[in-house]
Order: sequence, then structure tokens, then C-alpha cells
Amino acid sequence: MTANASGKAAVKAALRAQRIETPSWAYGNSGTRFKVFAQEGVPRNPYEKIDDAALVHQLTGVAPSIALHIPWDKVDDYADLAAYARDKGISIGAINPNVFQEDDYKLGSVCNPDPAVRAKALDHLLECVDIMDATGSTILSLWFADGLNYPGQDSLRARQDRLAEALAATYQRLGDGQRMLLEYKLFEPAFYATDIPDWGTSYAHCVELGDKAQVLVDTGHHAPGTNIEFIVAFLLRQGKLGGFHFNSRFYADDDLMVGAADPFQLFRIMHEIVQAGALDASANVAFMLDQCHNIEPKVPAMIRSVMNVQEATAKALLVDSDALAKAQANGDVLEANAILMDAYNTDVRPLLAEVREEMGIDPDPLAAYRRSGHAERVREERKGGQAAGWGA
Ligand code: PSV
Ligand code: MN
Ligand code: MN
Repeated sequence: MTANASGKAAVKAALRAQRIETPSWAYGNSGTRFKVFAQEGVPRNPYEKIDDAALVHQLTGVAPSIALHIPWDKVDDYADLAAYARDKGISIGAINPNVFQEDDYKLGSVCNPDPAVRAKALDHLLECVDIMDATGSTILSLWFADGLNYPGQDSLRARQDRLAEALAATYQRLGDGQRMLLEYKLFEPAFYATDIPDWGTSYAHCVELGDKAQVLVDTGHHAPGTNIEFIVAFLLRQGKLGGFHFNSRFYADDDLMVGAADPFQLFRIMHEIVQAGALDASANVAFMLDQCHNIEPKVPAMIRSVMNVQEATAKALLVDSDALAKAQANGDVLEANAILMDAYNTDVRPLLAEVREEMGIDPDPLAAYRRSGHAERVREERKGGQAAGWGA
């Protein structure tokens, strides 16, 4: 482990500089197709979601932006929403278009066989770039529910052509300093074939598009057993890892709190990030959460999630890279593995508590949240909280 004082200072500096984006939809009511359990004190509009995200940032110090989902977060004046966020000490992060919730999209959005539906979907994507302009957002985060339920339902290949056409038109509209991240997902809602089912499909489209298009890895979107850190390492090598949607899963796209199901996997992912120097803001990898808190209170769940990412990151930063490189070069399998596991098995909570104290925040963000009285206050103030957007 990095034992010396300068090593520890560098680890702490990296932890202080880390940025984790929280999603607006995780502050709203959510559930499954079986039931949405409404919670008390849930935000009634995008402004109140910003209030909650700002509180998460205030208590953790490392969550200074909120992702929006349009039209779940539709407002009349996006510049005003961004100004409100700024006043609260955060900024607007990724803009997530929604081309999956209208009846027109039954057979897909940008891959739909009907040109009129494709044009409508593209209009919405372009509108979302307008929203980026108005809010100062730099990321268009694209996920398409497009796919097929039955073999023969549509041409797999023609759908790729339609997809490429819409992506190219959207790409053209991006301004300087803006980029698009293309998310893949193995299945759901489509059960037979998804039009962007895996990182390879996303990667190929991004390469065709150019530098402003990169792959987004949602940790819940793979087949069981997939080695996600391999994908991360590969994409980093190609300069095509745009960012993450962190969450955890036991079975499918469970959207549980990141680090809850498999903290070791999260550590392995962060190890690849750290080894590639991609934790640094200059690497432009967006660390975003994409979760639903169906049964747990939302703000403390978000705080816990941010802390889980911090813990995995701290452990990854503690890997003794020089010793690891030496063991690897010597072909010392057991030693190399032991070096990695030493870092993983370190209790980094005292280190993170120190980092927080040095940042001037409470070393225990969850205790600080409980003391803040926020839960009691919003329970009184906010009646009839907003659904996150789907399943309600
Ligand atoms: C799809 O499952 C997804 O991961 C996409 O990122 C959506 O925008 C998001 O979930 C909604 O929670
Ligand atoms: Mn996602
Ligand atoms: Mn998902």
C-alpha cells in the first residue's frame, strides 16, 4: 500500500477532487411495474429535486451536478432552472432525452420503421441539445429502448442504418464542448433483440461519429458474469469511455444502490480507472449514478451511494502500483493478486473521514443528514411528491 506521507496526500487530493453526478429521477417516487410506493417529502418539481441534490453535495462535497431526464424534468425556462441550481451550489449535468414513453414509440424511436416517428424522436434529441445550450450542460446521454420482441418483426440491419442516421444528425448539432454518450443495454424493454445491446455496438457507432461520441457504461446493463472492468479498460485505451451510470444489480437492471450488490466489482472498475489516470477531470470520464430508490428513503440512499463510490475509489487509489507492476512483470501471480486484495481489504472509512474533515464537512455525512432535519421538514412542506417518471 502507499504508505508514505506524500502518497497519502496524493490519495486524499484525488478523493477531494472526485466528482459524482446524481440523477434527478432518483429523488422522485419510483417502483416496479407491480407497485410504486409513494414516499413522504418527495420533490414536487425539478426545482425541489435540485434542492435535494444540492443537499447531497453539501453533505458529501463531491456531488456537484444533477442529471436531468426530459420531459420528466420539463420546465418552461431551463436557463432559470440552471441559475437556480447555481444558486444552490450545483450545476446541471447530463441531459437524458426520453424517446421511450410515448405511444408512438411502440415499435421504436430512431429505429422505428415509420419515418414520421423517427423524425419526431430526432426532434426531441435536438430539443435536448437546445436544453444543453440553455443549461450549460456538456453531456447528451442517449439511451434507446428500441428493439424487437419477435424474430422477423423488423430488419435488424435496416434498424442499424436508421440508428446511424439519427445519431449523425444529432452529432452534427452538438456545439463546442458538448459531447454525446451512447448507452447500451442487453435487454428490456425489448426481449428478443435490442438495437444497442452491448458496448461493441455502441463503440462502433461512436467511432463512426467522431471524437464527440463516446460509450456510456451502465453497470446494470450486462449479461450476468460479464467482466465490466475489461470493457472499461478497453474503452479507456481507445479514448472512448465517456462515462458511467453506476448502480448495482443482483439479477437484471435492478438499479439498486451502487456498491450494494458487488462492492468488489466496483473496486475492480475503479482500479482500471485509477491505473489509466482517468479519475482526473482532464480524462473527461463522467461518473454518474442511475438508480431508483423504491423502498429506501431517497436522499440518504443517495448519500450512501456517493460514499460507496468514494470507498471503492479510495481502495483503488491505495493499490501499490509499483509493486503490482513488478509482480506482474515477474509473473508472480499470487503476489500480484495479494497486492490488489490488500488494497481492497483496507478499511478506508477513517481515511475518508479525514478527507471530509479537511474539506470542512462532517466526517459522517449520514449522521449529518439525520441531524439536518431535512426529512422532517420536507415531510411537512411537500405533499404529493412527483413520480420519477415511469411505472407510476
Ligand atoms: C435504461 O434502463 C436506463 O439505464 C437509461 O439510462 C435511462 O435513461 C434510465 O435507465 C432511466 O432510469
Ligand atoms: Mn442508465
Ligand atoms: Mn438502466
